[in-house]
Amino acid sequence: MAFADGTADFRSDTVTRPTGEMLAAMASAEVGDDVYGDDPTVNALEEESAQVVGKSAAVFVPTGTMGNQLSIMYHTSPGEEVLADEGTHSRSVERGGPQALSGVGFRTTSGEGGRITPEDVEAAMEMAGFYPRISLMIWENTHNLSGGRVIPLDLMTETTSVARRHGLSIHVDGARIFNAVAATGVPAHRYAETGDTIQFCFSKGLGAPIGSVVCGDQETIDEVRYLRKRLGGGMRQVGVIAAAARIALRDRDRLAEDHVLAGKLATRLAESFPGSVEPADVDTNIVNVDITKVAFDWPEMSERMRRDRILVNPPFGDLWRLVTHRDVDDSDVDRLVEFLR
Ligand code: TLP
Repeated sequence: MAFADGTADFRSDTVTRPTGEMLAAMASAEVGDDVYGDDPTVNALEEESAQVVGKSAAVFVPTGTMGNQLSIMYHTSPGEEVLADEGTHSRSVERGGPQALSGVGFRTTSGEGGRITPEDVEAAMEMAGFYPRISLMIWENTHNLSGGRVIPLDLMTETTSVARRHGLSIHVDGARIFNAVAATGVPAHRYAETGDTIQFCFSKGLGAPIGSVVCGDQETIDEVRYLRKRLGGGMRQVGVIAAAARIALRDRDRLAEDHVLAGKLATRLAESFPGSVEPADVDTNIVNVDITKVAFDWPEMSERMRRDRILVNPPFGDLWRLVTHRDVDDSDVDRLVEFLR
């Protein structure tokens, strides 16, 4: 449902507001100082998160960015490189975190939908001994920039086994891993098996106001927890936010509704503006639109949309990203499409 003031917000699935149930759980959460390990609500959330992805331990962090950056810090040493898709969030959107915090560079791939193949890994490793050492490979599933595409489990398994043979560690940026689960029915732990660490976010489609978690084996997570304090991520009575995250995790199956809505949006746009969207490529809750097929003058349209209480992000080159989530519905999709028409 749209927000109470009637605004339909398609900018991201991060814009959702906490539900009444979340707010009630936050108000009554049992808390303690989490740096001492004393917060029972955080401890429960970490245990539940680790269990869902089949890892032995987890550590709660404020953002997906911190989860990714801590994982990169943990897996690499300065001067090394990370193998990842060129559009991967931790490389492109996290403000130079890998370079600044870990002193690492990137060796990039450019497969469709963020896919990395065994051949990509072999090609990257060919110059081992001459080029900087590659110590880490990052998966992003679902892959944000390509339009929320799911990376198939078989490919992840195959490529990961080649990467491991070359001695690489693997991190999964699973900010939206439960969207992949909802789209394919593959259990989260199968995707997580392809990584030594996985981070996922409670604050995207799952709808919590804040929070992510990094999961891995106990020794890894102990060290990530140590590094979290270094970055200022050691938080205190944060059971108040973990309480909302626990509800978000429990209700993760609802993500399928966002996918149905994104499918509807894609179909309507494809009908109204031929060639603007390929509905078959919409795997989850992100719809990438080719703005040239919708043909509008962006600054003017943006202003008129805002007046009509429709919020969207500006296009990125020719690409315009629309995202569905718990706080938009069928009537908001109708309103957006009618507005564009
Ligand atoms: N993505 C945000 C923006 O930063 C682009 C969004 O609106 O989609 N990994 C992936 C795959 C992400 O999409 C994001 C956020 C993050 C990590 C970082 O999470 P936060 O915002 O919690 O730091």
